[in-house]
Amino acid sequence: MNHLAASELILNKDNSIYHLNLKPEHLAETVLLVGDQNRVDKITKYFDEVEVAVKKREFHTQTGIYKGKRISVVSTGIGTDNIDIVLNELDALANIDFESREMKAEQTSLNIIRIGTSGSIQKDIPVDSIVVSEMAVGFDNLLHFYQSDDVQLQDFNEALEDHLGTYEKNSKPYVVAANPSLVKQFMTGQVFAGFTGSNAGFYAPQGRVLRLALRDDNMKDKLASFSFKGKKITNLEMETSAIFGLSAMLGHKALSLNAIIANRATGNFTKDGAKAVDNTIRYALERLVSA
Ligand code: R1P
Repeated sequence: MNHLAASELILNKDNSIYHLNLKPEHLAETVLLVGDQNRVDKITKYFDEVEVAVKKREFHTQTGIYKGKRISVVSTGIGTDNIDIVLNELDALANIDFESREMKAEQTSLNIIRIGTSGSIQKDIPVDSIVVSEMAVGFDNLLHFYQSDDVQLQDFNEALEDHLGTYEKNSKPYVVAANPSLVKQFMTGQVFAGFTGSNAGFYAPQGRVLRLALRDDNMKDKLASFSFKGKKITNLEMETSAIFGLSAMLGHKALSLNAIIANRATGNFTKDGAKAVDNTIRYALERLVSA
């Protein structure tokens, strides 16, 4: 078996994993990911108990029990570059033996669910609604560093490249899917089914102009008008593509829920972002224990 060198699987002095600062026993098999580290408490305040609380940089973890289910809540910070760190380290905690530095004989499949915020690009998905992503498209390039062809939906990739044209100069979009059983568990009449675009930035990469001009003024409209096999891109944020792609490659089940706090088609922004996020948290927790 492959023995991982100290420079590759980096452990801290207490044998915790490098960035997350967690030890294997700290991690539950169900993991909720949030961008904002202050959102961790907003979830665990609903828990019956919290057994672990660890912080390092933007990575803040709490593990506890919600209605009998052990759950870890981990903040990722912003962006798919951070998701690369978080997903690889969560997987290492579950599936690599830190003593032998080898893959464990038996692999554990985690349930990984993002609870984020996002902007809708479709008029009919209003602020304060919840989008549950069935699919995601990454404009961030992360998956192209991995042998990831098998988890990409190649027909969607090609249809998107044809539709977007100039995007090819910035990045090569990759389309990936959520875990179907989690989609089924979390999809109800209270939420919108989503095809989420994850971008490599917040401003130009999502078609926002403050003082700098975009290379392609029509980018946001082009994303909104894409339609293939009955699927339209619903919303933009910065993490879901990498969560779906890396989870699928590593054998974990992933899903993403987003509180829609902006509507980029109408120009609306939520009047109460905290409430929109809390509604999404409460919805996610209720669905998690519904199975
Ligand atoms: C940008 O403001 C951040 O908010 C969204 C984006 O994906 C990005 O991370 O999600 P979170 O609220 O989960 O961080």
